[in-house]
Amino acid sequence: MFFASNDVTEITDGAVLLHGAAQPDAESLMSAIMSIVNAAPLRTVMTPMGKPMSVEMTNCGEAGWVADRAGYRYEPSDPMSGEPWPPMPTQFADLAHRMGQRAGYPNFEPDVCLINRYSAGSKMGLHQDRDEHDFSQPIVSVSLGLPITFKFGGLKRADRTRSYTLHHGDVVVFGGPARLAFHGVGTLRRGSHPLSGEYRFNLTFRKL
Ligand code: MD3
Ligand code: FE
Repeated sequence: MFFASNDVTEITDGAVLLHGAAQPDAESLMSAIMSIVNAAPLRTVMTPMGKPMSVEMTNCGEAGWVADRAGYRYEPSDPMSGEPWPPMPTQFADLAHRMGQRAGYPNFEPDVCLINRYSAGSKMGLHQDRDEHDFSQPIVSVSLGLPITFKFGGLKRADRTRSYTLHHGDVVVFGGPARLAFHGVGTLRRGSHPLSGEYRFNLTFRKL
């Protein structure tokens, strides 16, 4: 299936896929990611079960999502350094705001950007994002680099899922009745992308 860069796919009520919407920003997003990673390195996080996640993570903004034996939560400082997370670049906040607008959320001002890095073999099992307080605000997701299969389900874990390929520059906005839907991604296949090398990056912009 081919999509032009202004095409929109409605995944479900409240969830829209904006094909290629971040492509014009991709190079500057990647260089901003490199600066953030320099200050707050990507790291493997342990689930509360004591198993390492295959996706490496870091954050920018007024807090960051962390996982350890105590559970999942947002922390104002990077536990690796004790320092505040790097500030959210203006460019990140602007993009998230514009994408919120395009999807019907004119007031979206993210507090946090979680940065996920997938390498060959990384995956993310079906889960809900419910560590935030304000479920009236959407989550904006930006995909960069290698493509991956995204799985989108319903409000119950057992609900059937539908699959979508997320390509470089794709943006998905999840709000309203989709905000608490189960979702995950399949295993990243090895490959090479001119901007991101052997990786896929995903930015998720969140309001706490
Ligand atoms: C649907 N990330 O970081 S992005 C996550 O590709 C996460 O890295 C995946 O799930 C990734 O939590 C999927 C798409 C996404 C992000 C947040 C959502 C879908 C969502 C929140 C609610 C519903
Ligand atoms: Fe998620």
